Amino acid sequence: MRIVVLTGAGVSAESGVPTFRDADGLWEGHRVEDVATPEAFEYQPSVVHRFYDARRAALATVDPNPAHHALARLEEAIGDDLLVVTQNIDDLHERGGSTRVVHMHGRLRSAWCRACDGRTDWHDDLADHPPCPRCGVTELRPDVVWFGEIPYEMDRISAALDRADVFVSIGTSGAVYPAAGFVQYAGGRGAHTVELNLEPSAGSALFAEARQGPASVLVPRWVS
Ligand code: BJW
Repeated sequence: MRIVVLTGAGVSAESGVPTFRDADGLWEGHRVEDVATPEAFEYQPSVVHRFYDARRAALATVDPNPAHHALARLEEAIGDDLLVVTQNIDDLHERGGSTRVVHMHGRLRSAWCRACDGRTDWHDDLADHPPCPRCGVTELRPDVVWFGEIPYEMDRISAALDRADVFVSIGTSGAVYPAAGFVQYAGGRGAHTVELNLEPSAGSALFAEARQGPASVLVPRWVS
């Protein structure tokens, strides 16, 4: 049985990583448009860098939770028949033991050079935002996908959704496309669709099955 799991911020919430759309509509005090667009980076690079620097530093203080570990156990059991597609830029799936992970919105610990298209591991030593170590031409930017940009590895994701028998969405609000459309895409091709979320998401009614509760409880229960 081939399974595609889509994860969002809710899967990392119990590790202590804040979700994006809190009750006040702000994301750690920022409007999303002020920090997650190419325009924001063009006009206020220092604000955007500070935002990602803080999140990168916070990543060192958190650990995977039982939901991440449960997905790693599922991979151990079914191997290549599982693909985890995460919208998260943290590395908690990998640290939890998963290896088949697509980061469709990029990775916090990677830097991208727009001039040479090179990638560089982003650790604390890049905190001063030096020019690209490969070409020296331009300032590195966070290797993440902002609004208006095309998410990574869409061909691989589409191919996996085409073949999926089961599509499971975990801890995502269903507010952001194209991820929010995966349920209809996979369901339309015959996959059984399941949502595991703290509360019904914007697209809950599109799933064949929806369960509400914390991911740390629901995911291990669903996997076993
Ligand atoms: C728990 C829990 C617990 C809490 N247990 N659950 C109009 C219509 C349709 C589309 C558009 C439109 N206007 C513009 C668009 C396109 C736009 C878009 O979707 N805009 C919307 C606002 C409508 N999308 C784009 O621009 C995308 N690109 C694109 O479409 O390109 C065209 C194209 C696509 C494909 C092929 C070819 C061309 C790019 C989107 C990039 C999003 N980037 C961000 C930032 C990434 C970097 C970073 O992290 O800083 O991605 S924004 C932010 O939202 C981040 C997240 O990955 C993403 C989704 O958030 P998520 O994960 O769902 O988090 P929350 O906080 O919203 O929800 C958490 C959920 O967890 C909640 O439901 C809680 O209840 C739950 N929860 N605790 C279980 N313990």
